[in-house]
Amino acid sequence: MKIDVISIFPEYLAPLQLSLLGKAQSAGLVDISVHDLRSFTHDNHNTVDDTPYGGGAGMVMLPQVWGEALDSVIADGSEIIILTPAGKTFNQKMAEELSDSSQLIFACGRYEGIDDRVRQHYSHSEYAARNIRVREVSIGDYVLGGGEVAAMVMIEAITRLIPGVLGNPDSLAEESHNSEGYLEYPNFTKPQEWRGISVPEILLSGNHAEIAKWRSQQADKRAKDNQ
Ligand code: JDH
Repeated sequence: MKIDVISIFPEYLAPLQLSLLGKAQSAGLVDISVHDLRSFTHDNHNTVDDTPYGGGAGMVMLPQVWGEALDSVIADGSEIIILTPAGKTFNQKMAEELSDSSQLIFACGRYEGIDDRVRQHYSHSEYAARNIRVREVSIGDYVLGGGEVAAMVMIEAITRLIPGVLGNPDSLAEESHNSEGYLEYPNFTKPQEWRGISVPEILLSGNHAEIAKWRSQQADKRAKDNQ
């Protein structure tokens, strides 16, 4: 999977080259490139924003600059992901869909976001005919300063679903058991007693059917308490 991230703060995305993802990259499973949006400007001040038509607070990112940046990375089959607080909320199902893509392009805006004509342009049937799709995505109901952290969250959730990227294939098989994608029971490891708190006896019993039943009950209780 090729991943291109476009931002005016490319250094903010440095963690994408680290550890787990770094290993997946050297194994050739994912290939992540970060692009500086300002390198697609042509004026002396490297301008990326201007005032909004219709008035209002803040600045809006220029469509010409985003168009040049996106044109430099786009290919047949690209998924263009525009991060925005107004997008469809990212979830595990969307992560699974996107983990099948050949290329993900993350457009990380700042200020009030990107001129909407960028979304409109790449949503045109000429792009759809090349299997190029645009999605507006939010990672949750809170306001961030820009799309960079949201892109990193999505990249971690998506790439760990690519076979061979996650170190431990058993934990992915276990996730697929549950309809939501996970069984959220409490976990315990050594020592058997810590600060006066003992590990539940059932987990030491070796009775796998009873352990599965107890974990399922605990997961249900947790799901209810979290509502
Ligand atoms: C991309 C710029 C900052 C801040 C306007 C929106 C009132 C618009 N889950 C998520 N939260 N935030 C983002 C995100 C934020 C971004 C950009 C993603 C680009 N910004 C920005 C405030 C506004 N504001 C909230 N309304 C209630 C008006 C942009 C995000 C993701 N993914």
